Amino acid sequence: MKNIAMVVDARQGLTTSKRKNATIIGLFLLSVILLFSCSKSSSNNSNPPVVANTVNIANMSFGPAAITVMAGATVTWNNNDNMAHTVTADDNSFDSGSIPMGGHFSKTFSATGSYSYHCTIHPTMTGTVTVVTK
Ligand SMILES: [Cu+2]
Repeated sequence: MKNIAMVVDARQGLTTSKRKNATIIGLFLLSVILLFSCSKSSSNNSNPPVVANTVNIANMSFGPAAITVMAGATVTWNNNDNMAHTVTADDNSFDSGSIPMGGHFSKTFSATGSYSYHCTIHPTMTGTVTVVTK
């Protein structure tokens, strides 16, 4: 009689631990789902390729200094400074020449990659255009 009771106890213990495991698995799945939905929404918020394709030149700096655009986008630099500047690729693949006060320069980027540029008049002025497909 005592032995049977022990077996029943053991079975109940087994059932309880199985239920515990199921609860743990359930919580785990729930957190995975929550994590997935969170990361999905946060990537939606941070992922859109930067829409801005205009760089403001002011106070001897490019703003923003680093921009990301979709392949095929045209980037326009507006010289709102009180002196002339250039937008010159570090590898000389493009060069605006001198952009006067109030002037602008546009370039279309069709190939993906990272394009570093500077101002030949003021070499401390640097910027980067990153071109992506998505
Ligand atoms: Cu300059």
